[in-house]
Amino acid sequence: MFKKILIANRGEIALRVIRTAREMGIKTVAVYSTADRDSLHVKFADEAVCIGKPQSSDSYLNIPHIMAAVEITNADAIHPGYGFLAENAKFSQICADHGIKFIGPTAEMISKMGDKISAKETMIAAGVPVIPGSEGLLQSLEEAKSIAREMGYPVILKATAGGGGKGMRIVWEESEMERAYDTAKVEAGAAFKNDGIYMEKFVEEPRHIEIQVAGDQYGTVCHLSERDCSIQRRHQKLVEESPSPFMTPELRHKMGEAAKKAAAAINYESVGTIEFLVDKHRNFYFMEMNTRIQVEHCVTEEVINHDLIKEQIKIAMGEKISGLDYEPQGHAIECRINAEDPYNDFRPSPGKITVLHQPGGHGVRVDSHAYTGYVIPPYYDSMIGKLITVARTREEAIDTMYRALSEYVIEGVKTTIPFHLQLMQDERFRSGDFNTKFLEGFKMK
Ligand code: MV4
Repeated sequence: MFKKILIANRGEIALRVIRTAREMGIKTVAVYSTADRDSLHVKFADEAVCIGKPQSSDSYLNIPHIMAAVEITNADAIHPGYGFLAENAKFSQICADHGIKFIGPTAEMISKMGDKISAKETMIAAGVPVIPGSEGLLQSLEEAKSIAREMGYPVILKATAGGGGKGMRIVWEESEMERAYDTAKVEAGAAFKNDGIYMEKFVEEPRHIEIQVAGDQYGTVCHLSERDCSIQRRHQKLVEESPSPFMTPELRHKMGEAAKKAAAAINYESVGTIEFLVDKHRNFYFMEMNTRIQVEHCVTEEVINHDLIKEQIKIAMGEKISGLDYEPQGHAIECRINAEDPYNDFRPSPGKITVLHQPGGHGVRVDSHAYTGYVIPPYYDSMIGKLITVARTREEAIDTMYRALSEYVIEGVKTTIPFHLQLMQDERFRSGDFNTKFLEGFKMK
């Protein structure tokens, strides 16, 4: 049993972890940068330690500073949240070496999934469908051309150290290959200090559907059904929902079994997510595994009626999971409320929230660290909170979302609320007919 958890994060996810820890009778330690002195996670935790200057590298990414905070507060576990150090294998290893439980997977599990070619090889060996492409790293431009010719264009070049869309290049025909190959390699080397790239057949207009999984320390894995995250802009998710409007019982069963095979292949411990691309024929392919709790975990919580942070902490404490899979009950949607201007290319809009009124009522959940007078710092991501609605049907969840968005008042900064209001009224969105390209053709009125 943990006595005290240090949360190596900020914002809404730090608050989210503090809330569950309190319900479990576990003490919490917040860490904060000087830019976050007046943050809610600092106020709501049992203790708080300043770990440095605003820049993430001086605070939320600074492992020695965080380990010093662990030592002076006598915490016995660290929750990394998402982003920052959540998928840092070195950090997980350092925690283990110091006898501090990292509430997440081991360093080995993070590394195996962090390198995309290694992840893909593991999935092929486990019998999980992957997108056809090069076997491992591309060795030369000639090899790239010859594989693409055999497979047929279009193809996509990806960085093995990448993920989340960084450093990808789509190649439509052979004449573009040389440029794409060179820029992909240079970009990968600059961004990840690893210029290894690989190739896949480009799947056109896919849906992004991910399966939530959980695995315990004894080798039991289960799946907690899917989330549809196809509503994205420049690889930033804006809306997530469960179940997916594209899902069928057979597809859920097949994807759920594949996701469990994927997690079991690395003896996965903790909660995690298997991301799949799904084409229009409902063929699905493993894309990446996220070895962390994700921003959008709340929609799953609402349709399976479980606290995923509680499950994650219990797994880290060595509890067994039942091994039963979950079917979604009802429908949940999440809108990310960011301090961004949707009328201005979603430009960040940090600053002071001068007026705040958050919605409530039946079927409405707000996960946010914002309050009247809160100043959104410019140093971190621009998410102010998440608005989640749950209802018996998708249509009702959308109607509740529209109503809740209409109640939401945030003054002082621009937000994504007008975007979400328009989306909830969009006929194509309401009919469930969308894929990852949907927002490319979306214009604010
Ligand atoms: C793809 C793809 C099409 N074909 N791979 C984007 C994020 C990264 N995880 C991989 N991504 C993609 N990989 C093949 N072979 C299309 C995307 C993609 C995408 C995927 C999920 C959600 C939104 C996306 C937006 C553009 C491209």
